[in-house]
Amino acid sequence: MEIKRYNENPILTAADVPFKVNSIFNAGAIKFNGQYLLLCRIELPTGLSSLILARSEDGYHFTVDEKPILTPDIHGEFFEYANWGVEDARITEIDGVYYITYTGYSVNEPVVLLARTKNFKDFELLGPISEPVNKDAVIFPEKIDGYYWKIDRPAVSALQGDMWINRSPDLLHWGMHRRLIAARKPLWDGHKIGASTPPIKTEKGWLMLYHGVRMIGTSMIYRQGVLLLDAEKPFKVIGRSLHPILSPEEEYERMGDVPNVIFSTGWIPEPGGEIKIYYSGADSNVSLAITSVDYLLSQCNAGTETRS
Ligand code: BMA
Repeated sequence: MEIKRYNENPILTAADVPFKVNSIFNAGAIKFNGQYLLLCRIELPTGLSSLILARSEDGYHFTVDEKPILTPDIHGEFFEYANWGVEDARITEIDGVYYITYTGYSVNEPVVLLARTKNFKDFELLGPISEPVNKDAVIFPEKIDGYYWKIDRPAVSALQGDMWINRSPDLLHWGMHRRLIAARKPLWDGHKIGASTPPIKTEKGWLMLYHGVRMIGTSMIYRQGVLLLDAEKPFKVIGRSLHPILSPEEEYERMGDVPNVIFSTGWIPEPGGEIKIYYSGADSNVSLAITSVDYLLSQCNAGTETRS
């Protein structure tokens, strides 16, 4: 199996939300109690974003909740880091607890916020786990070498957007920051990159998706790539895709609020090696592509060369 778009894409649009929104997109994904859950970003008519759950029995047909579950105004002492909206959730399960990394947007620019839940009803908001400017954070699903690990994307300067990896004894205090991979100028992922999906464990190492951005004139094209990291030392890169595995081609990926964007924040591995990739086209919908772990591993065919 290579990679295939679901023929009924997009699976969610603004019309599926039971109240007025500008758009629904960038969904974290997890299986919980046998159900497929998507924690989607909705952009409200004000222009600010919140996070809402959509639920499905089969992974293809989703029903969006009546109201958002993570909004800026529930952030209490952390409100000043979220009052321009909360965006782009990624979900990782560790020992029956679901950790959600998401972007808090404010006058402070983006920071990574952390929340946790056991039931997707009650959320404990743990606040910022980065300084600004940082986003695109994913947490590994188990401890490695006695630590929790996270990948994120500090914006070192306006000209540089690379993926970094760091570790923590408790998921709150993070250190040992190292650059994991750099944007690969002049390729498709040459302008900036960021983690897309939380890593999953395979027999070859940690497998994850990342997004790569290329500037063309004044516009940007977002594509998806794959990365394979060492099982014991996740800061060591084993392979990276030379070509993107998903590029904007369909109308629902090319046309929308931000044209020419494929942006994934969640995937669900199935028994037997299939994997469902939830992604958004043009910042305007939730769509689905189906592939296999084997295919993604086969794409980690390039070395780790970075900018010259
Ligand atoms: C990124 C984030 C995402 C968005 C993407 C494409 O920087 O802001 O939320 O989907 O750009 O516009």
